[in-house]
Amino acid sequence: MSVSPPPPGPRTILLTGAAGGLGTLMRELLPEHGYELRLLDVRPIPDAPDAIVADLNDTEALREAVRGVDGVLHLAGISLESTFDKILESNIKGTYHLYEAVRAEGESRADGVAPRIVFASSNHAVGFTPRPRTEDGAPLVPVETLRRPDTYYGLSKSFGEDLAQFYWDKFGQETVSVRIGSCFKEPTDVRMMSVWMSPADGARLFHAALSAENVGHTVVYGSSANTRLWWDLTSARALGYEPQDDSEEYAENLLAEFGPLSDENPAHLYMGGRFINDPPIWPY
Ligand code: NAI
Ligand code: 15L
Repeated sequence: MSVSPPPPGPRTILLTGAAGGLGTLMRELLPEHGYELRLLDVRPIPDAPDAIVADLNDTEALREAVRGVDGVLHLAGISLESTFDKILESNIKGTYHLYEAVRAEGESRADGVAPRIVFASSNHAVGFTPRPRTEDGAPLVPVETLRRPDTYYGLSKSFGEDLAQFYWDKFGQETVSVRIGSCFKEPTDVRMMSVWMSPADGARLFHAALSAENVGHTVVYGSSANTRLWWDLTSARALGYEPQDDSEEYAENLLAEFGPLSDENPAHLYMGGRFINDPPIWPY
């Protein structure tokens, strides 16, 4: 198994979406892997006055934000179901503008190499895939499975993966697209036991994605080594990712509170869970 070398001294990474839940967790955890973070979000970050406060559609601010960075961890965007118009602005146009800023940065460099992007895709790009019955011996779902978005939100992540593939094929710009499951401190329902990625494993995976060699455009699932895992982590492990955590330690309490997944509940039939029925709930 190939293990990624540690970065050679601190590497500067642009962290978009730094004010959000995952951004806040990664601000704590990524420095332990040797990164210096440049922060960006449309919302100010009270404990980080140096953070760049800018919308992803502010092309000049983005161009400045990527100047000199070694990589970008792109977390910014609407993270729940919303209206198509809002998703279009933040997730589709916003991600396009980031790719254009990174492309311009590569063109300005002596070696012509653009910094790599690690893109926060989502399991909701494949959310309408039936839940694999792994308890009955069904195989884990591969990354090559047909994309089946469960929301306009998931559709935007599907677009992001295509954008990443296009920028690799057309411009040689590298991306690792991470189809994140549920990255929170603890799993909070029974579905999450299959898709949970502990924050520490999240930092391990993002580090592997930022530091592995020759990734081209690689798609991986973002999950811990869960006993109830639904996804094939082969492509993530090939980057050097070695998950350490397992949601099973929460199983007894969660099953006592919610009971097992049920075929009577539509939200339990598909990998995307409740998102298959969610109305627009993004609050801004
Ligand atoms: P979050 O909603 O807590 O944070 C997203 C951040 O992006 C917010 O701080 C928001 O202000 C910022 N943002 C939104 N639109 C922006 C724009 N146009 N310009 C600049 N900043 C903007 O979401 P969370 O949970 O931190 O997720 C981070 C990323 O990871 C999102 O892209 C989400 O879709 C993705 N993801 C997260 C998962 C999770 O379990 N937390 C699961 C799957 C994907
Ligand atoms: C996501 O894509 C969301 O951003 C996050 O808030 C969680 O709901 C996660 O998926 C999930 O599927 O649990």
